[in-house]
Amino acid sequence: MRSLVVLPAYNEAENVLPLTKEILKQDPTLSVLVVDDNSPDGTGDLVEQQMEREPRLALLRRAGKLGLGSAYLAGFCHGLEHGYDRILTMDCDLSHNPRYLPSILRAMDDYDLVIGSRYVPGGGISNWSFHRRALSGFANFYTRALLRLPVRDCTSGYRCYSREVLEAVEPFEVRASGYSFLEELVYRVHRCGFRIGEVPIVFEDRMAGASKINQSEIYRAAWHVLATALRPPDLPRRGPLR
Ligand SMILES: Nc1nc2c(ncn2[C@@H]2O[C@H](COP(=O)(O)OP(=O)(O)O)[C@@H](O)[C@H]2O)c(=O)[nH]1
Ligand SMILES: [Mg+2]
Repeated sequence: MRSLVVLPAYNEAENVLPLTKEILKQDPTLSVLVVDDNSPDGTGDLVEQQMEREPRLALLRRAGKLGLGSAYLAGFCHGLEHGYDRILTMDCDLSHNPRYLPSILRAMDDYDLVIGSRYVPGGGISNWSFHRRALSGFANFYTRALLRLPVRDCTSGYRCYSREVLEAVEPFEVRASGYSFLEELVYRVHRCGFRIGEVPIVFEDRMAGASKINQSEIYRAAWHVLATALRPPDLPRRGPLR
């Protein structure tokens, strides 16, 4: 079993190498792909230098800031083309602690998609402001209710997909290109009848760099979830909805 961790990164120079090092320490079957959108702070250059010393590290450089959803897609493509069995995604800001990777990988024995979840017993958020907590709580409530998803944390970007899931759910058909890409994708996985599991994580707010989420992204995400509920994707189902 070979697994690829995809790290979308935009201006994460302070975080990218410490995070990569911690990830690779967790398991010898893990590799990392950084998808950098030509970050002005030199994130891509740091990765390129480190690649000379670390064969399990790769970089995909894109011309400019093309959005989080499309960064995930580029990572999925790379992972599938290079024959990985599992593709994971994590934020590149040290919010997603790599110490949860072993339990996430273990849970893949029973599930097709495993989510590192803040909203199951044992999970949580360590140092977010009231505003961010409220936003995340509401986004999850809204998404679960509108899309009728049996998932506690629909917006977590800490995930592990089996190769089979990514091949079946046609992620390139996802209409959202920004943050709501995650909600739309988990919805497609559920609609296809795959098993979705959640492993508790404690989310830690970034210490360095800045969040890229902004007001217009939030409105766009809310609109996309509503549009998805009104026009569900037509997908091949593997079995009854669980
Ligand atoms: N490649 C790429 N990465 C992005 C883009 N937007 C956000 N990211 C990365 O996506 C991850 C999550 O973004 P972040 O700003 O931390 O969002 P937050 O955790 O919701 O505040 C981080 O690793 C960002 O660097 C983008 O347009 N392109
Ligand atoms: Mg973040």
